[in-house]
Amino acid sequence: MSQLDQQLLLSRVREGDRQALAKAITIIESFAQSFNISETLTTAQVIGVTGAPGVGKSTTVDALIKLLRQKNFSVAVLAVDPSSPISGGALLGDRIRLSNHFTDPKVFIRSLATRGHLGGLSVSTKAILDLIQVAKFDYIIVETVGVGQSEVEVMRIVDTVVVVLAPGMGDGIQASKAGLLEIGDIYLINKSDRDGAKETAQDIERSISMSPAKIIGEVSWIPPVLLGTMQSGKGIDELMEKIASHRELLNKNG
Ligand SMILES: Nc1nc2c(ncn2[C@@H]2O[C@H](COP(=O)(O)OP(=O)(O)O)[C@@H](O)[C@H]2O)c(=O)[nH]1
Ligand SMILES: [Mg+2]
Repeated sequence: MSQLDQQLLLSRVREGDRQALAKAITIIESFAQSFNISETLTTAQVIGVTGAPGVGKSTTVDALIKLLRQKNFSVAVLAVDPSSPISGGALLGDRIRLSNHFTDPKVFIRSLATRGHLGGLSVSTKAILDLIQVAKFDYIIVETVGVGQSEVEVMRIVDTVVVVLAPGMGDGIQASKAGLLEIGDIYLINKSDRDGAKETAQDIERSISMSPAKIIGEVSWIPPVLLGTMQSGKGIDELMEKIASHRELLNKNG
C-alpha cells in the first residue's frame, strides 16, 4: 500500500469510519505492516482480559461493554486468539454472545486470527491498538486466552490486566505456571455462584502475597481479588471501580 493510500485510509479511520478501521486492521494483520501515525494518540484505557478457556472472559467483556455503554463511552474489543484455526468454534460462540452490541455504532468488535510467531503477535496487536486510538475510542478491551507465552506478551502492552479465574478451573499454582500471577493487576474469581469461589480467591490471595509487589512509579499496587458472577452482572461495578483506580494510579505515576 502506498504512503498516500495509507494516509487516506487513516484519515477515514480518524473520522470514525468503521469499515476503514476494519480494513486497516486487516492490512496490519495480513502484511505485518504498521501505519505511520504522526498524531498524538488519544488516551483510551486499554483493558486486558485473560484467563483459561471457559472461565468467563467473554461474559466479563460483555458485562463491561454494557456498563461502559450505559455511561455512553465508546468501546472497541479485540479478541486475540493465535490458535483460532483450532478453536474457531469458541470464537464463533463469543461472537454470538457479543452480538447484542453488533448494531451499536459505538461498539467495535474484532477477532484477530493472527498466527504470529512469538513476539510477533504483540507487535501487531500494538500496531492495531494504536490504530484504534486514532479512531478515538474511550475504552479498548483485549481478550486473550491466557495459556501461552504469546498471549502473556500481549497482556504486557495493555494498561490494566484483569485475570479471570473460576472455581475448580485451576488453582494458584496452575495460574502461576501459566504466568498469570505475574501479569494480573486485578483478579476476578468468576462463577462465584458455584462452590469453591471463596477458596479459589484465598488461594490466589496467598499466591499474590508471596509474589513481589507491583510498583507503579513509586507506589505499590497490591492486585485486588474480586468475586463475581458475570453471567448476571454481579460484581461488575466493583470490577470497573478497580479498573478505574488502577488507571488513576497509572496516570499519576506512570
Ligand atoms: N455459572 C456461571 N457460568 C458462567 C458465568 N459466567 C460465564 N459463565 C458460563 O461459562 C461459559 C464460558 O463463558 P465464556 O465467557 O465464553 O468464557 P471464555 O472462554 O473465558 O471467554 C459459558 O457457558 C458462560 O455462560 C457465571 O458467572 N456463572
Ligand atoms: Mg472467550
